[in-house]
Amino acid sequence: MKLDSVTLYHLKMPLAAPFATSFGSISTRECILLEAKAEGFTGWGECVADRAPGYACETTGTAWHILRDFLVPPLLGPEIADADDLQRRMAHVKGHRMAKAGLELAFWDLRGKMEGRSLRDLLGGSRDRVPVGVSVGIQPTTGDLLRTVEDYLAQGYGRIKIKIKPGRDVNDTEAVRRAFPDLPLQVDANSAYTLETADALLPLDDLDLLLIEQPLAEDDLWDHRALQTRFGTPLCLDESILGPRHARQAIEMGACRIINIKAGRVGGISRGVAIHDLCRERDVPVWCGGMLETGVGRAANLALASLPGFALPGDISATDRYYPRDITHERFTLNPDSTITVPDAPGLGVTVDRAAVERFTLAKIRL
Ligand code: NPQ
Ligand code: MG
Repeated sequence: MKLDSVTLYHLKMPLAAPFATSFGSISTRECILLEAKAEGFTGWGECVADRAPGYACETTGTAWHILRDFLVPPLLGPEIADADDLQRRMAHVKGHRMAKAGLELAFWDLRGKMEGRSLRDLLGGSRDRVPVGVSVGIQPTTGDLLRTVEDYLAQGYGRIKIKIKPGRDVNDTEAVRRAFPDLPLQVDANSAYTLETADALLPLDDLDLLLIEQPLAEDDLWDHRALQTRFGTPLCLDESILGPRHARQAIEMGACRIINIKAGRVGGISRGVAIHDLCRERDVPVWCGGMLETGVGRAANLALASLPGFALPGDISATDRYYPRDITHERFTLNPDSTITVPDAPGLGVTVDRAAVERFTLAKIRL
């Protein structure tokens, strides 16, 4: 296909509730929405970089700059054969994976609409509903945490992830485990520990957790290997896995036993599929992470998570967990069996609510 134009929208959307992690708390989510036009079709993508570089080094500001000044201009005009071809044409930019992933997503939506096929179908997904869980931010008190978890369980979520940080780790996790002995439970530290301070987490090993996510820094693959030898519970890497090569090396050195796949973090859905394939060959379970996506990115996560190697529930929650008002007309709801149904209309299978986009737009540029 040949791209005719790409429009960027810098959005700022109110969250249903503040979301706190070891790196900070937010009550509004920023992102970049991409609208790509080709041969009379319109495709949408989402770049998951946030306002601040707390989770990763990219921000809405860096992504805007890289998309506008480096990624988009050379892609307007030439024939783009497929996602791999698109990646090769973006390889002149080092890093900036979230920016690239946003563009790749718009490409997939266009391709699906042109061929009349859903993204799930294009990727080879094998399920029409995917198991999901909810990621619970750090709450003001342990009591608040217990009430919040109970509320999500009442809504039907069958797996809970709680965010932890130094001082709010073992006690919080023990309290949840005591209140809900059989609950599939996991924790995520978002890099808040070092190899030295992570010994504070050793009691977690007795709490029957599904996994412990990203205790150490993004660039600490080797120290994660050392830490994994101290735990019976599988470590899962999120921030550290920036592409298929990191995934292979982490598995080979024993830095983790499970991998969280986020298309944005690894530079695009095609890279996420490549990690999925590599992990499947080696019997390493993967699951789909979440970045508080809008309906656009959420639809993409559901399609990705429908691949057969996604063995654990994804951080893909219902729309109302995140946004009182979303930018898609479709709102995703939780099925009674803690699954969400994968869209089956062409492309991402969602339609964008232009009035909502307008309401949340801080800046817009047509390229
Ligand atoms: C994770 N997501 O698995 C991320 C962390 C996260 C659902 O836990 C703005 C920017 C908000 C980045 C919220 C979940 C974010 C963010 C959470 C990253 O580590
Ligand atoms: Mg994480």
